[in-house]
Amino acid sequence: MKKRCFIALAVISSIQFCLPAHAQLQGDRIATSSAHPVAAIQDTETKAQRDARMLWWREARFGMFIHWGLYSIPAGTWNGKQVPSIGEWIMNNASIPVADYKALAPQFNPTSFNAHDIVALAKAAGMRYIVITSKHHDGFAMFDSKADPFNIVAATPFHRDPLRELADECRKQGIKLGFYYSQDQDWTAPGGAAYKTDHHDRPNHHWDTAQDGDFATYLHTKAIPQLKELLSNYGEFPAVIWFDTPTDDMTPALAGEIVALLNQYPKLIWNNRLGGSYQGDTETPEQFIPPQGYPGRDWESCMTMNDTWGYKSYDTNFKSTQTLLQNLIDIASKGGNYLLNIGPDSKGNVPPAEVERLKQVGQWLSVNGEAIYGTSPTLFGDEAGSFSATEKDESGKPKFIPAWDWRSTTGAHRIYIEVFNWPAGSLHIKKPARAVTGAYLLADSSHKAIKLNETPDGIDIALPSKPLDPVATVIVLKTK
Ligand code: JFZ
Repeated sequence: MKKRCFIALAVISSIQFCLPAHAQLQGDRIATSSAHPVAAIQDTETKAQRDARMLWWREARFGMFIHWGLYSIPAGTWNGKQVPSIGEWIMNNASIPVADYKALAPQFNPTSFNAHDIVALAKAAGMRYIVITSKHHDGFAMFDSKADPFNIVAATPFHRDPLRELADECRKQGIKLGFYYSQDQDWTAPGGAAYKTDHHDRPNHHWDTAQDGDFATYLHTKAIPQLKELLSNYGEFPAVIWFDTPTDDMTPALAGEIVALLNQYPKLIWNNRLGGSYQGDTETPEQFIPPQGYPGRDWESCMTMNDTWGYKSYDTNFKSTQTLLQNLIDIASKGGNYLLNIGPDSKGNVPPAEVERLKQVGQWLSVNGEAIYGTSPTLFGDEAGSFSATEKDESGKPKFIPAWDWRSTTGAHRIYIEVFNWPAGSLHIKKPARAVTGAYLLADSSHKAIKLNETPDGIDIALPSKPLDPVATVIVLKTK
């Protein structure tokens, strides 16, 4: 059995290896379907179908991640001690007994939560979609669930369904809504997996006998019924299901049961964290930007603004607006999306430092969004940096040393150059792959022409002495 799998995998990977970049690219994944007990939509659809399904997501470029749940009450502190690491993992990191953690539910009454304001904030930030934790690893459902009583409507004095309120607002305000769902880890349901990161990365190391149980039973009695609720109770949403942290418990056969359900929603986009060898639609680099993207795959870098996803009262290590904006532009130039997190507190308020930064990013996008939304990756490439000849990264490969002078994105008849490090006099670029017919600065509403001088190896773009934006000024090259 093992040997057969190995051979099958070897054949699949050699087939993939031999495919032209393009076939790998747009996921002509028929080669992988034989390994799946249930073929997923990605296994069977054509490239044209995939392109149509992914269209809104590819154009969107910028989304809001929301990590919100019971963990916002302890907010990083348990029994008077600050618990290190990410806030939504506090139950695991402090080995909190199931009964003690469940006792948080009657205290959860986030009366300041306002779906209109959160969706309006996402829009003001220039975000085109939201992905919110419908159930994180703690097992608490942030929605009205008949399948399991440990949820925000049945177990808290709040009695409201924030997912429904967000779905209504997203519909009204015209952005997409997706649901994060922890399908594998569930620390309060018997049989749910637990990943103890402080014990040699051992999976399924439980700390309370109340967690004992059978994983398949958990999946059949809680996770799959809740996924059905999420998929059928919110109208046109979810547009995305964001799975997370699969363990070996999620066998191909069990994952296949989930896939059979997902297949009933042909517009749905889901990520690569289901498990059971399913690749899903999107790569999900977490807290980093891949140096060269993932050629041939759709991808989305998810990142925090400080050092936690779920709210921690004392984490004030916020990235600057400059860093967030440079990340967005860097990601767009490599063909990816940026899923940037907010962590509302236990009353439902978004931390002011997060609101402030999102509005600043949105201000830039309101002027320069043309250079981001719906664009293609750079036609250059070297500007992002280079691999070191001497330094190695953790995996022993040459270390990527990013450069932060400028990035580039591509439109139908435009090449955009987002300049971070404003040069004196002019910017020199290599000859682009297209004929350039003129140039202007995107933030200059008059589109006054700027001078271009051809040189033997490229173009000198004459620039005013000062940038039009302190972080990124966009040069537009008009092209054939
Ligand atoms: C996961 C979650 O555990 C985390 O709470 C958050 O939701 C984030 C977006 O996704 O983060 C991970 C996933 C995998 C590892 C660590 C954190 N890992 O493999 O070490």
